[in-house]
Amino acid sequence: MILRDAVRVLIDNWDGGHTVPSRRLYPHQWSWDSAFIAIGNAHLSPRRARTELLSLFGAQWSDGRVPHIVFNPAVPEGAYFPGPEFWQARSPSGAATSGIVQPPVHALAAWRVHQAEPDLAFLRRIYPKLVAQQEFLRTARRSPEGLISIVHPWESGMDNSPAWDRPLSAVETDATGYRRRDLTHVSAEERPTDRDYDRYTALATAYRDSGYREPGAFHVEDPLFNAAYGAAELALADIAAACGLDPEPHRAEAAAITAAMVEHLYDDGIFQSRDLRTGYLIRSSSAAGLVPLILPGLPREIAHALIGTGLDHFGLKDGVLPSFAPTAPEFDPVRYWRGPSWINLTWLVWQGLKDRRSDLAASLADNMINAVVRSGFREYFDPVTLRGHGSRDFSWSAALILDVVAEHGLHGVASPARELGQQAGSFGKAGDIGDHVPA
Ligand code: 2M8
Repeated sequence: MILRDAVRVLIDNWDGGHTVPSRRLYPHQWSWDSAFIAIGNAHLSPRRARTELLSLFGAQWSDGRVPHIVFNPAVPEGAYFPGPEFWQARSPSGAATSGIVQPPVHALAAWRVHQAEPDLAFLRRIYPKLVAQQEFLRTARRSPEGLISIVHPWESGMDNSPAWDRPLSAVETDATGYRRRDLTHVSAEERPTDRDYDRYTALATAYRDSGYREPGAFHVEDPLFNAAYGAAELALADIAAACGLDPEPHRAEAAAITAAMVEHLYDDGIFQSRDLRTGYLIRSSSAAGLVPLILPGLPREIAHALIGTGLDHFGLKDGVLPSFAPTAPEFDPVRYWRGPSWINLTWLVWQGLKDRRSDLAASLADNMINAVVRSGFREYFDPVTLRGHGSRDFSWSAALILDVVAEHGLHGVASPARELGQQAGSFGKAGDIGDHVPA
């Protein structure tokens, strides 16, 4: 049943060349959503997964950046704020896009899609685009400490994290006449406040007005983003080797970013963000601080300490990873990114636990499945009650659950990826899953 529902969500949210995160709340293509969606679709239709990634990279800018939103011209401007009229940006392909980025989890996705169905032509096509994406971050966003910075909370993917409260408080706003659209679809207590939106809008306006070049009042190094960047280099090493190219520079870059993160962002059992405006760590209890577990080169004692923090403060053994530690005063179980559990964040930490603590990885997998069995493919979940919040029929929740089931099985029954694909294929309308419009 959950497999059938997951496939239905992915089919319903498919727009011919990409998958929308959610039909009403997010009606365009989002960058890191597409990567997670491709990881799930790799089990159903590797062809569709390849198209998802290639359509996103079709809107890559000439400086290598992959915009966080690619707008669908068929969707009215008023359906989402901020829309194309706000961003005023176009890719060389002519697509209207935003001008900021999101965590680079795409190389990881491309490699997994290739593993599901080897396709060297796809790998050779996407490899230079993935390299250019990293190159943009290395050139435009590298700090003197060798870390990658972000210039907007939206770039972190964990937009409303309490970790951003302090840096955001320095952002001056003169509330402009914009109209939020998110509150039409989701109740206000599950979304950021108007004050947060004023600041998001002010920051995005300033970055846009600098020609998408100059960091403004918000400029931070985030552990999730840097860990994704390092994991991307490791995936690029695999891709390069498969294409007959030299993987070593990618391995060296992954080692360098891991070392820089340990030196500058690690603090007492968790990785923290660092505010480049003040030079200080932003000490918080964000689950972003556990995501560096996806880096296999993390020193053993640090991985061990992160797991200890996960057990003591994030209930790692008993539930789905909360986005912010329930033991912290800012924790809110229902408000977007301030405490609820998200499947993508849990999936990332699950990846990092598989080779280190298979027992904890197994309980996280079971609990991700329990959450969607209890509440459906919601955008986020109360970590304690597993009640669903945010939008319904949310694509990455469906996609990543397919990946979890493919690897972990369902309710104790093994479900190898291949069988899942066949099973899921039989749920779809004939021809619908495999067919696509080439990018
Ligand atoms: C959320 O972010 C967008 C802005 O990018 C929004 O709230 O309108 C975040 O959860 C982000 O991580 C995600 O990629 C996006 C689409 O699912 O929604």
